[in-house]
Amino acid sequence: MDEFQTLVDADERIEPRDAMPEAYRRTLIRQIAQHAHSEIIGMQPEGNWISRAPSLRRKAILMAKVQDEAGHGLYLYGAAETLGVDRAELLDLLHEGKQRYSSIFNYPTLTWADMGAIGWLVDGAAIVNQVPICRCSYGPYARAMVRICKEESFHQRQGFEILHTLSRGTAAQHAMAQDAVDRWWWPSLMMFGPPDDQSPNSAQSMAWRIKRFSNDDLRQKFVDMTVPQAEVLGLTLPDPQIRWNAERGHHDFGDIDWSEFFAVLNGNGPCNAVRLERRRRAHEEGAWVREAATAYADKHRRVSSTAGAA
Ligand code: BYC
Repeated sequence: MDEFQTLVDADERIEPRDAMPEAYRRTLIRQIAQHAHSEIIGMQPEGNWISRAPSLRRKAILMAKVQDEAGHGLYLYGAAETLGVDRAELLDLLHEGKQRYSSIFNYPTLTWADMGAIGWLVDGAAIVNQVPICRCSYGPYARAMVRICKEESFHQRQGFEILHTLSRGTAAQHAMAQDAVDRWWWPSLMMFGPPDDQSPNSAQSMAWRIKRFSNDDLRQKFVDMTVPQAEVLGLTLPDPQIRWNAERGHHDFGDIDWSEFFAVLNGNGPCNAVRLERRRRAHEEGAWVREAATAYADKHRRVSSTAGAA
């Protein structure tokens, strides 16, 4: 498949009907499915606050954001289906615990300020990770990512605005915002994946231009982007080792507790069981909707084929 690598090296887009190595196809299915699963599981921690949003305006914005995430899941499952897998099959793998979703969604949302911290930090990290995927070698994934990134950028700003308001509010509101940032900071850094020297998939995915930057490079970019924003917010990042390193032209930061990351990956995060259980239940309870939609589509097909025959 040297021909394939030559195409990739020339920045040509690979499209669904093009020849591709089986391992390239499998890697994309793994990553796109994990990404899609993250979007729909990611609806849960925020859905938790829709009924308790502090105003009608906040509620409407949060509902729109959670709906966007369902939409992102749809584009991504659609992109995965162009690789010859079925969406239902991917959902089964998620429900059986055989495919992953992002570690970040295994943490609880304890206060309203968590909606701000998720928007600012989690969506902020998502943007840093996903903007390069708009240039991914696989066409359908890259194109899905363009719209997703635009929407993520709106999500990030709404989170920033929630924290900005709380930070300038009462002492109790400021403390709530600080507490949320303290709890979401380290898990957000873990979203970028394990350190480069412990990332088994990175080298090949970078050679195939599925990934454009390494996990550590993107993590560094996120830290550099976030430090000045924290200053504007009047909030502190919970890492005393963060400081500008003029020689490197980047911020230094403290060590990440990778044992926590791997524990979450192995199913032992604070909310893994709850998230998966709720997802399975939503899937079972939604079975009648899928059946009705299939029956309706069948009816339409029958009607249009009869009309065509007449
Ligand atoms: N969480 O070799 P590595 C969102 C796994 S959605 C869980 O570096 P790779 C949002 C990895 O799968 C956020 N697992 O892997 C939604 C691999 O396991 P397997 C989702 C992780 O793929 C709603 C193993 O660790 N974004 O932002 O080269 C509301 C070794 O890792 C994680 C995406 O999915 C993790 N954090 O790189 C708000 C973006 N990290 O499969 C926000 C697309 C690693 O070998 N995905 N693992 O058993 C990617 O860019 C890449 O897949 C990753 C990992 C950078 C995440």
